[in-house]
Amino acid sequence: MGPFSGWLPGGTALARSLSDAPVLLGGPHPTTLPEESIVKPFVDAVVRSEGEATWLELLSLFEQGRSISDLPIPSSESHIQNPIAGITYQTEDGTVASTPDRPPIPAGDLDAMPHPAWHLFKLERYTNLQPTVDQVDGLSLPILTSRGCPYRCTYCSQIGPRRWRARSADSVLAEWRWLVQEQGAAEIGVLDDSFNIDRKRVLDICQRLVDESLNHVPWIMINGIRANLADEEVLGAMKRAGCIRAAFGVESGNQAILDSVVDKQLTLDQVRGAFKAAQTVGMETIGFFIIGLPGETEETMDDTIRFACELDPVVANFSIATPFPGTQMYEMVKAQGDMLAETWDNFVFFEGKARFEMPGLPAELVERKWKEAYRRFYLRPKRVARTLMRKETWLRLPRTARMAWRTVVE
Ligand code: B12
Repeated sequence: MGPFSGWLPGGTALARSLSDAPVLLGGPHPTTLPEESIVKPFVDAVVRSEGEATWLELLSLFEQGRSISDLPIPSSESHIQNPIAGITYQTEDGTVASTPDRPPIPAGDLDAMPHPAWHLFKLERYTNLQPTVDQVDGLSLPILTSRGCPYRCTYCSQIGPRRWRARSADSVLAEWRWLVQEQGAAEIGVLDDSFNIDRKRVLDICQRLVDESLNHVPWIMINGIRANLADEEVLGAMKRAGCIRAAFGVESGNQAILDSVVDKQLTLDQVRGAFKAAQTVGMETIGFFIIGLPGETEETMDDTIRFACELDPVVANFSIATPFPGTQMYEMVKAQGDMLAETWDNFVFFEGKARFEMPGLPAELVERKWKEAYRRFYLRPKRVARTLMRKETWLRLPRTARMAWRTVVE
């Protein structure tokens, strides 16, 4: 069992026990670690990178009454070519084989993709994208208007090409209209890695949301948008189109760390400019920050905490640096430090534990600064006063108290 397969045996054994259907995995983790994700005997195949076209081919294989293990073992010498690109699977004799990568879906073909089959989901369970700050009654649904990102941040796990591929404004509007008018969305979350790469496209989408009166349904950016490409005009257009909150990946308050460790291609002044522009147009903000990046010291982590307080977003999210396999940061840590996260389980959300140590960066320091970041950001008198005045604070008190207890005290 590979070191990053912690949650897989239990989950896949359960899937296998529920029916005779093939067990297939996909997504960022299996794409990065395909062979380790073939947990024998539970997992039949991993679909690497984008799943749509591969999935269709697999379904047609099953419809012919064939199974994955019937597929010929791909070999450069063999004249029989495996017809299904982009999979890693168990062959009949139990060995693990991989077919060649499948090329990414061309940008021009993204528009032809059908809308997600939301009718197959128990949609009533999908409410409130950001429950600690909003009180949304009704359905929250996501939309993906573009794929990928042209930037190369070292912590980012990308399963596609380092290229940005966008849907047209027409296609985005068609799905948005359908989400609001036919699916009854009360809130929409934009999932894009980088929504605002093409300024004209953003302005176009926003104008059309206004023109079609779709702007009464609030939407938020779940992932960060690029601060260097967010000015008053763009944020103002988003606000008029119904966007209530924009997230920004700030990562660090120390320019040297941002440049040499994260390769963020962003200056602290650009970040300040974006937050100021957001404030001017009345858009709420989320700031994503990372504590314990390779090469950090207590001082650089203090810079990040101070910068978060200076920017003062509605939500500040501090993550402990996590070097996911396949990222440049993973290679940095492997070369210069010790990985502490032994199983994939140790990478989970908000766990509060350092994932690695480096000379000068002990786990104890990172864990202490991470707690301190939350304490210093959320317990500022100005912040406490503002929080107390929000209605949602009182509605959500039991949940918030539980979270605070876990973060600050435990
Ligand atoms: C939305 C989101 C969240 C939301 C999740 C909300 C929800 N309930 O869905 C929130 C904010 C909670 C979140 C949290 C976290 N996230 Co997140 N998140 C995303 C984000 C922005 C979008 C995911 C998405 O829906 N994409 C759209 C779909 C269409 O793409 P997709 O999932 O990749 O699926 C395609 C293929 O992968 C494949 N596929 C996927 N599944 C399957 C299954 C099968 C059977 C098949 C055949 C194919 C297949 O086909 C799909 C179509 O092509 C991605 C980045 C991104 N743009 O993908 C990060 C991302 C998934 N998150 C990431 C991370 C690191 C986290 C956190 C650990 C952050 C943190 N430090 O706390 C937590 C973990 C939470 C948890 N407990 O699991 C990483 C994962 C890295 C990795 N190697 O696993 C990503 C990739 C960001 C990044 N670039 O680094 N996240």
